[in-house]
Amino acid sequence: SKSHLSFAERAVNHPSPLTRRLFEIAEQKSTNIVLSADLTSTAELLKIADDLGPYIAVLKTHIDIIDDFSRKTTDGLVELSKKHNFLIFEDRKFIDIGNTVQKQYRGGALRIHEWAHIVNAAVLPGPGVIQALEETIKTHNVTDRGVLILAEMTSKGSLAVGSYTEASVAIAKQYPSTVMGFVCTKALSGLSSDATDEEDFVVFTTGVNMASKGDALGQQYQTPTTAMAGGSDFLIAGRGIYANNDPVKAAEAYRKAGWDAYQDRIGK
Ligand code: 5IU
Repeated sequence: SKSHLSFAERAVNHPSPLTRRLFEIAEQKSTNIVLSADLTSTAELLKIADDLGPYIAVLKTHIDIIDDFSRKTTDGLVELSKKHNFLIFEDRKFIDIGNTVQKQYRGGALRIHEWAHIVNAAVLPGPGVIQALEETIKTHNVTDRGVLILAEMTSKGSLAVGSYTEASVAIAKQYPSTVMGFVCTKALSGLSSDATDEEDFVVFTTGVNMASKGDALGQQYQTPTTAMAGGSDFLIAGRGIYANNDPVKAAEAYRKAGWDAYQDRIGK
């Protein structure tokens, strides 16, 4: 694993242009926070993205929960991603045969590939799901698109463990130009021991909250500090930030906690 290196050092020879850009954004803005903006109206989503944009490296969306979705929703997100220099990550969790996934990624009402820099997928269907996304990315000749593999989940009783998680890592290695890394709770084994020089997957950890241990529907939280100690690179936080009485203050607190832990880890 390269987690002892700084994002700037990891960016230098990284094979993925999008991962390089992610690392550069993190360094420029001193943040490794991914805001999970699970708001349900266009106005609320765009307001939180504008207010919190300066504190985050990535904005994570669930675009299918927006009740008044239109092109204005995604045009607004793209504009704010440029204004505040963050990437957009649609948490779509693709999980179907490749042919269907291509249609879901390219078209429909949501046209996800047009506006989301990052999407994620589960490898339950096998490697075809990643192949399908890679094909779409290549045929559209988009150099700023990437995929995260959902290798673990934070919810109680998750079945994404053990050999399933190991298979996620093995499939990631087959698609190094498309797969940026993983959504998981900690650094994954199977990477550090036999990692080659060009292999440097990014770890996104969800289920991060500074005040709560979980929710009534099985969510389980860790803090920014424990997540970073476990080998995370980017911290995904939702309600801990946007549902706070003062979301700007909360975003700054999460940013500082995440960045302090990152600096500790790289020995700065
Ligand atoms: N999310 C998880 N756990 C996971 C995965 C994704 O919570 O294992 I993969 C999503 C769900 C939600 C966000 O959009 O991350 C967490 O939001 P809260 O911080 O509000 O719990």
